[in-house]
Amino acid sequence: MKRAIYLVLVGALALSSTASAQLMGNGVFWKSGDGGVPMYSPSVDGNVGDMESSAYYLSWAPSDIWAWGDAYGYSRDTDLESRRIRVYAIDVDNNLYLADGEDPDENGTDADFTANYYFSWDEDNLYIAANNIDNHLDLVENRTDGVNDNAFWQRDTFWITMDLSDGTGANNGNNIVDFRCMPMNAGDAVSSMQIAHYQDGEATQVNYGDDPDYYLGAQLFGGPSSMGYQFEASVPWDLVFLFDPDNRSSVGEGFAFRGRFIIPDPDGDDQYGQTYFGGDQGNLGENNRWPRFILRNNLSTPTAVEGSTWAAVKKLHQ
Ligand SMILES: [Ca+2]
Ligand SMILES: [Ca+2]
Ligand SMILES: [Ca+2]
Ligand SMILES: [Ca+2]
Repeated sequence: MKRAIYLVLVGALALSSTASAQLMGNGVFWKSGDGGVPMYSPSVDGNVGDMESSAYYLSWAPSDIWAWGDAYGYSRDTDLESRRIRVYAIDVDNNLYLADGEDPDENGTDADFTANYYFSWDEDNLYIAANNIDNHLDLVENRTDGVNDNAFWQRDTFWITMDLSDGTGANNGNNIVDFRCMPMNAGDAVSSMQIAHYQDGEATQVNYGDDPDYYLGAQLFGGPSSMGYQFEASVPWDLVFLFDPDNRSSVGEGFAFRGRFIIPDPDGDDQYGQTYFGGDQGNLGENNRWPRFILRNNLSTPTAVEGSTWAAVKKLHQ
């Protein structure tokens, strides 16, 4: 009898852990739903549990990239053999770097880097959280030649490039916004948050510590975790739309934007190890191909990749 109860409990746990995922035709869980970002106001305090349970979940890891590459085919630049692992699985691109001192058996595996990102929104803010697996925390850049607050590629950084025009505008206009943050509290380093707004191809980048008022109340809490690092941030829509104020009023149910991600993971070296989601090194500027996110009043039902806009993206690149 005890054994029967135990099995029932295990079954319930397994169901709950995959409730937000849908099985793809190839047997791989597509964990990233349909891009529907739910309206939810978390407590922005560095404890990501509320975001994990209530926000949109975007996850990828090297094992996903291999699985997607096997299922959909690798892009023409794929190099499966080099020291610097480069697997172009159409819209995901792993360049996880084998750092000196890093266990070679871990490099390019899910222990090297697994992304677990969470997104929600309300009328004031876009909320972003992370609970990532990483085998080496990188918070300080190489300072042999002095401090370089702009050297985000030498640190563990979240980087989203947003296209507020939903793929209809220029790739270097005032619809394009880079937001970066590190797994730390906002005041811990000048570069804890970085934002760049574009206009006619020119970027205006501001580090948080150089001008906190510029951030209009943005919050960031984060630090190391047992498996890697985590953070929780609020990004005011007023900041996001700073160079595109006429469209600020678009924020609401149904507002769609594009977003692609480049996540540096140097693992103690100066090299630019990273993983991409929504673009690869060859198509970063093609904002009409970036993943689409849509603000929703409620958490949407996850959709298998074959039924999403991703399927069209994948066809384009094969
Ligand atoms: Ca929280
Ligand atoms: Ca690595
Ligand atoms: Ca790593
Ligand atoms: Ca790292």
